[in-house]
Amino acid sequence: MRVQIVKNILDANTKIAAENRKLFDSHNLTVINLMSSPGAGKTTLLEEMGVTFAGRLRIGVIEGDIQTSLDAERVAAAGLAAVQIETAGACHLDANMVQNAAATLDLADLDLLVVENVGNLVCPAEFNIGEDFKVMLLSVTEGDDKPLKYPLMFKESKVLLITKIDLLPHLRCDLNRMKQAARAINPGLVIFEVSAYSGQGLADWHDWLRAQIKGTHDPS
Ligand SMILES: Nc1nc2c(ncn2[C@@H]2O[C@H](COP(=O)(O)OP(=O)(O)OP(=O)(O)O)[C@@H](O)[C@H]2O)c(=O)[nH]1
Ligand SMILES: [Mg+2]
Repeated sequence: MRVQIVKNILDANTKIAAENRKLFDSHNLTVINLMSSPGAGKTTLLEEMGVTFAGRLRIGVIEGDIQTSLDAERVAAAGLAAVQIETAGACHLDANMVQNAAATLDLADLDLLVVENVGNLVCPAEFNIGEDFKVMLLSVTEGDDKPLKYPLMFKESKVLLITKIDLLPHLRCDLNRMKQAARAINPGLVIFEVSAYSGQGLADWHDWLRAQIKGTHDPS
């Protein structure tokens, strides 16, 4: 019985995700599902993208948190169009929540929509929200064994951003072991090593991202 209920939830989600996909395509909009454990640096990364792409890419953000609108306030302060979803306990965003939030944004006025999922290394990877691709963050403070212990998100993601590399001198984190474990799960994973604090690696990530944007008013 439980299996049947779970299957029905996922079927309903798949249907709404397809509707979202159609809506995003109608605006030629590139959509990213951004996922990680709590505190890996998702919102900080978005703040940096706001600075780098100011005047070049029109970026909208849907923020998912269990409680508060703190992250939406942060990215709005960084110049991005933002809307907050408070899930009131749910550990992930689903396609229905994203559909409702997207309806409050002027999608015709955006080149890129980033959905910052609820901080959680497990549940968000199970739900398609109509995105073009999933991007995950893993900070070096979390440990190099995490791909092996929480494989689904690594399997589902197109990109892995290894964050907070400025902290490496203080940690016993083996970057090669982390990357090998991630690639054993997903050989095609695109990996960037970044620090929002020092700025290291951000240009490579931004250049790669810029090349994925389907439609833009930016001639550069
Ligand atoms: N040392 C270091 N700290 C960072 C870096 N990026 C973010 N942080 C810090 O990590 C903490 C969490 O960052 P957030 O950007 O809020 O993380 P988040 O993934 O959005 O968190 P949730 O939305 O709560 O899941 C903050 O104190 C940031 O200043 C980095 O590159 N280096
Ligand atoms: Mg955040």
